[in-house]
Amino acid sequence: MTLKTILLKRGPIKKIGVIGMGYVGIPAAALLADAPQFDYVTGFQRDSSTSGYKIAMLNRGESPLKGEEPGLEELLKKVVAAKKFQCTSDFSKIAELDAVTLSIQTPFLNKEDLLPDFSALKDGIRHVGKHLTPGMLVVLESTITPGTTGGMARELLEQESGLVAGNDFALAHAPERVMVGRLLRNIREHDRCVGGIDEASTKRATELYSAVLTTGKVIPMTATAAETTKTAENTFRDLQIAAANELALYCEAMGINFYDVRAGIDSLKGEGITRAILWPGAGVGGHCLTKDTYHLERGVQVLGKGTLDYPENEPSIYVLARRINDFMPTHMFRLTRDALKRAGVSLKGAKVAMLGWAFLSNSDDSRNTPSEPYRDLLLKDGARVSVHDPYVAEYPDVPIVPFVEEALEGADAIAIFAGHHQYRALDPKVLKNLSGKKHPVIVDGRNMVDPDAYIREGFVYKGIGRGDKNGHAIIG
Ligand code: SAJ
Repeated sequence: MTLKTILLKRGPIKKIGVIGMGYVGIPAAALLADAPQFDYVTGFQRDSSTSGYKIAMLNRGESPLKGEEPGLEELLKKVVAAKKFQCTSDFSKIAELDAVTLSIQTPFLNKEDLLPDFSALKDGIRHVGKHLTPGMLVVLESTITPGTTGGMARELLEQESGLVAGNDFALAHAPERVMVGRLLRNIREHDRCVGGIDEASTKRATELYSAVLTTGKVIPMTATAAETTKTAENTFRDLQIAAANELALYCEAMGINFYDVRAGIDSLKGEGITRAILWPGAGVGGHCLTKDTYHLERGVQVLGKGTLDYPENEPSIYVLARRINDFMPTHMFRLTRDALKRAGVSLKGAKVAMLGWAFLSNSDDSRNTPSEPYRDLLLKDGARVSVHDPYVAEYPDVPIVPFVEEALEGADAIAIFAGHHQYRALDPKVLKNLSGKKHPVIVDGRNMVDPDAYIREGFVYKGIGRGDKNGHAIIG
């Protein structure tokens, strides 16, 4: 019997499982549960010491995600009250389901050797394999190396279940495209690439995602094309950011204002011309842009099997872009050091107030935050560092102060690392008083402040891309 026939006999998808209750899995589960055509959704979460607490919270209809997530808490309360969603660590419940999605982190073990760490993902896949039944649909939502769905995932599922993908069960990749702060909207409104290992799998996965899409539409393709689309779209974004960062460094060296240049370049519009210049800054963090380039690089290495035609001895521009973006926290460190020197203060013993620990503005997400390497460089040179972030309450081995005044008190330098809206309202007079220094330093890594307002107050100002200001005369 073909998979198509098995799926027809099984009927429409009614009972769904979502493995991985994080930034991707939680909003996805809530939206699927809220879709009238589905009976219920079960969220699966390991009852571990670090994340087991989420199970009880979710079953109370509470979101464990701390940042601002419009509509998520209300939706969770609604689907829990309607008994359409529950969370459990009992993976045996997978056996009763029609479809299971996996949204599990896929970090990199070693970027040099392009070795991804699929250990958590494999655990999740094994759980599914153990309880897989004929006609079930399995979808990988995590960002993965091209070739993983039809390779490692398929093999593991077949090993564990004794069933055959494409014959007995459907298998697809439908990469997530969410950003913290707008999780629900992104799932509903972004088009969804859906790549099955075969047509029947693509069709079955389309049935699942069509139910939650509002303005977004399904874009069917092969599993490998979907894997490459996802890794490439993040790689391209990272490349665009690196291009902006490099131009900003050039503008600093040439003594001009990057933002004038950007406005100039951006003015070339019309006739299908777009010059999408992104924003330079203190660095690129998060769980996505910092690793997806390496998934793509590994994909071409494994699937390309040496057939890639590329200029001799030239590095991948994607990996070079990663290195430029990884350099920005070091640049912030050098700007801080040089500005303190202008103020006659050595780094050793100086107090530096860091504003922003999260990698993204107005969020609590501090995965791979560029703030960390900057802080490490300061500590290595004997500076004292005080970190403030209105959204991030705690971070391993990094004390975070709840009130900004505490960080600013007696600071020789202030470095803005995240574009949280609270920091846009900072008043240079207040900061000057709190620091109590004659020439405190301000280093703007997110174009948040007006340089002249600070320079007038006697600050030593430095800003990413502000070559027009970074050498200003010190007032007072
Ligand atoms: N950043 C800049 N300059 C910019 C844009 C961003 O320095 O112009 C920095 C941010 O400060 C941050 C990092 O880059 O540290 C990443 O920011 P982001 O806005 O890309 O946020 P992510 O990583 O959460 O979201 C990306 C998005 N990918 C694309 O737009 C192609 C999102 O759509 C994906 O869903 C997400 O990765 C993911 O989960 O893959």
